Amino acid sequence: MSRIGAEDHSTFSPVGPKADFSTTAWWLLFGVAAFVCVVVIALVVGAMISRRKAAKVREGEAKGFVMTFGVVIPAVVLAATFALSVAGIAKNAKPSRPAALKVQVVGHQWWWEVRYPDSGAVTANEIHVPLGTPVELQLTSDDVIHSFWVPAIMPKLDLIPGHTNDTWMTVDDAGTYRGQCAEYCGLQHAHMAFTVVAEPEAKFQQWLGDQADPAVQPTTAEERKGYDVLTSGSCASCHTVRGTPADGKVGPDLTHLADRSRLAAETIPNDRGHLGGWIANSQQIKPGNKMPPQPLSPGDLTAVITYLESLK
Ligand code: HEC
Ligand SMILES: [Cu+2]
Repeated sequence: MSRIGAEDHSTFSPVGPKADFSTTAWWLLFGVAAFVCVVVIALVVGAMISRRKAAKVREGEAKGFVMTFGVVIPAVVLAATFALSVAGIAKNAKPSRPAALKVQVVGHQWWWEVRYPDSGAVTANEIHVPLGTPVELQLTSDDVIHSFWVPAIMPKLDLIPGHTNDTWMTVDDAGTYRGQCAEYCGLQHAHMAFTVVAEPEAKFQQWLGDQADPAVQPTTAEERKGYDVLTSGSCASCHTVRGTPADGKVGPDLTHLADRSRLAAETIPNDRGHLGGWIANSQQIKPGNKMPPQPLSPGDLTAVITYLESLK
């Protein structure tokens, strides 16, 4: 998968109805503000040029001018833009048709747990959705307040511990769109990104089916060794690999790790080198994150990498 371009992380390239509204509202507010700014500057310049004439203006005239341009017109402009915002919020409160799919997103310091409760699929930092279909989102947090923001798709919404925020998204153009935590949540807040992958229904269903399956069995001796390291070592106390005894709940579900394109909330690519570096000492890559360095022997480390790379 290619790296994501700026247009896939921008409010100015909307790919869904919610971001469409944000973009339209932004341009409208910008236009109104720019127009007002130009008018005010023109008045100031005008006043400077005809300074002497202004001194002769009678008191009543000045009052009328101030009332019109200082009170009435600003009130009308502000009321109109406020009404537009409220209308947009109301229009986007619900999708145009009922959502066909439910996705639960749980914020963690500093990664995103993604669950598809109807199929049992669980993944991290990568949300796949079918194209053009409203998706129900249930957002909550496991620790502090985070904020879910995908500029090209939808505005921000907080993930709050002990509370679920219901919302929805529809993506109309196929592609990969970057999202980011938008509420400061601690040391690695900046490395708490994710992607939304919008794909045609058939491709999505295939992906969802694959993610819902338990992990593949190790086939080679090296994979079996890696399986043993993962299930009997410390990894299992923090990570789940469905279909194995590893059922830790602290870190991301690793059942289909090899399907993800990046690791650690979009911080590093998912390849052999980065994977090894991450497991040996993730603190060097993402200082302060909740996975301590793992002092494995070189043989155990390569075996666990090989096993994780087989988890398609
Ligand atoms: C104390 C808990 C803990 C232990 C023990 C632990 N991890 Fe982690 N692991 C985490 C957390 C938390 C993250 C998420 C870090 C982040 O992105 O901020 C993580 C992330 C990962 C990731 C990246 C997953 C992704 O999708 O981005 C891999 C791979 C991984 N761990 C493998 C391992 C292996 C292999 C072991 C054992 C050798 C291990 N971990 C031991 C907590 C742990
Ligand atoms: Cu954050």
